[in-house]
Amino acid sequence: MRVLLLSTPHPLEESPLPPLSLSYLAGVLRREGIEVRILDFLVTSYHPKKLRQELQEYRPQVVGATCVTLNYPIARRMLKVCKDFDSHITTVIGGPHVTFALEGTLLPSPWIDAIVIGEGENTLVELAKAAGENKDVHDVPGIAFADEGKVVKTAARGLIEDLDQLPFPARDLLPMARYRALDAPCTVITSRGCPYQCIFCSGRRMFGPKVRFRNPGLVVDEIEKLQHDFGLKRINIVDDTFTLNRRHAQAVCEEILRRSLNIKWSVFARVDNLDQELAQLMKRAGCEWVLFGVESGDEGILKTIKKGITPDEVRRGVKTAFEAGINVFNSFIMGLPGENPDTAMKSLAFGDELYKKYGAKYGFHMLSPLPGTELYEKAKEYGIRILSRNWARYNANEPITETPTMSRQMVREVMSIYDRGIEGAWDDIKRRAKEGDPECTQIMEVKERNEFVWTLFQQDAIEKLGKIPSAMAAHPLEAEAELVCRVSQKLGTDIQATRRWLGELLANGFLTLETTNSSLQWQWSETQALKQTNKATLAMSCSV
Ligand code: B12
Ligand code: SF4
Repeated sequence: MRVLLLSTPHPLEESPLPPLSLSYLAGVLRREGIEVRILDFLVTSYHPKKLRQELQEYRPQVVGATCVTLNYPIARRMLKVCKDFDSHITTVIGGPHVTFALEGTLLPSPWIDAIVIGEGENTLVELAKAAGENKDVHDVPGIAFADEGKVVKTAARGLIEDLDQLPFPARDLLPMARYRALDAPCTVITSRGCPYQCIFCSGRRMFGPKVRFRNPGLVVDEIEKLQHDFGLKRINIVDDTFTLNRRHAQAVCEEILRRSLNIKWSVFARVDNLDQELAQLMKRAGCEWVLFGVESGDEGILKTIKKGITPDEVRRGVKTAFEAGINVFNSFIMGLPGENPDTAMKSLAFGDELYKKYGAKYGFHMLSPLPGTELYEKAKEYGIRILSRNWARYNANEPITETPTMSRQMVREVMSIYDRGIEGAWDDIKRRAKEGDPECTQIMEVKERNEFVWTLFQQDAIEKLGKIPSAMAAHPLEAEAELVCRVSQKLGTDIQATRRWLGELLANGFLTLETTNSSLQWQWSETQALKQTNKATLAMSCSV
């Protein structure tokens, strides 16, 4: 039995991170002896031809795609490519969008055989086994499928009680070198579930209100393994709210400290469950950033959305993190129920106040009413007019809703004030970088380098330009020089910068060189090759 898992592309602005969903799913499949591959389109360009090539070569019997709302339309099309390629392939899809959009997914997409509802590990294993034994996959609990124009749900599947029974995510099947080239942190989860009831969030409905915690020792084993296997120095703990259970958060931090791990990390947390002592402990254990969902500066709106916090609690939480030396990012949503120009300006002013007082950065998303949320289900009751049903526009970067007191145009106007502030801040950083300010220079360099790496991915530049005939380059150094010229010409990037950026990728072992009789071929390293190539490439690029 061969299973192919697909991650669906989304833009660089959405900060691609190694997908935990697919690596957990691949981990359990592999443990059951099922052959599995991940084709990760988050960090390589997507083209149906590429997908067909993979299908041709790997010949999977089951293909599974993951997506959120904004990239669901692409995931749907990818599965059509698979079904058209071979109608015997069982096509499945999962994740927080389709779980709550059964009819809308299955009825117009007859090429999708099943939706895996909610937590997917056990369901996918059973489904793959059934498909392998030519049994009817429609008997597997936890799925939905279409039958004669109707959606059928099989028996409900319970949540995994003991998360410690899950193997570590199979990140070795992900193109980790590419994520590392983007300097992305690795995602780790220490608990699943959230007891709060925020009306705009589907996270809690995916994993339920009862929080299931992993053993802190195993969590830290996993972090150590990431350091060992991939040389990772930064992770992103993606629990819905890491600080929810003080004892658990404390135990994870203490274990990191006990093993003296040199790891920097960020977390999502709530302002109302971070106290001084915990914040200090987190800081000592390497926590650099905490992201708070503040959502609004208006107390009435915070009540309506059932966030369960007040602006004063936000001030206290942000101050606590600041005093512990942890950087804060406050996330706001514009266009929530009850929004009007005054509340919108209040949110802007609140973000600004916390920035000025505590250096807390902040950002705005525009409301996307996501399937599965109370806000989506009761949009009318909450006074939300949904203006678009095109899921690709549910990217939170454009207004697709209105309230009776805040039109789409008004949302745009308020957001343009925020955008101008951001542009001004960038102009300031650019100016200071030009004047030689080291911190600003570094910020600009990271930004430009990441955009360069992203363009390499998007244009498949290494794949297309990396084959250098031996006649042109007898030595790896010549092959490197040739690659620099080709990339700089193709991407229109400055030759010096290209040399430096590509040099860094080589030095870190993200790019490797394979020699055949007739050519030298640059390629993105497979994760396994990462450590072995490190030394050789470092020496090579240092002498350039
Ligand atoms: C970490 C995180 C991110 C990270 C990294 C995402 C990544 N690539 O891993 C960052 C910060 C980049 C991010 C960005 C965004 N995120 Co986000 N994110 C999360 C968060 C907190 C955890 C996700 C996670 O790793 N969970 C752990 C894994 C194990 O769970 P999972 O992904 O759900 O996968 C399980 C099941 O869904 C299922 N499954 C999933 N896929 C598949 C596929 C198959 C074949 C099968 C069988 C099963 C299956 O099985 C998996 C294992 O149990 C969730 C909240 C949550 N509680 O899930 C929000 C969440 C997923 N994000 C959300 C959103 C909206 C976004 C953004 C669109 C933000 C925005 N601009 O508004 C972007 C989109 C980026 C993208 N396309 O992924 C929403 C998605 C809801 C929706 N319907 O779209 C969530 C649910 C939070 C919310 N607001 O309600 N996010
Ligand atoms: S927004 Fe955060 S606190 Fe609120 S329900 Fe979602 S995960 Fe829980």
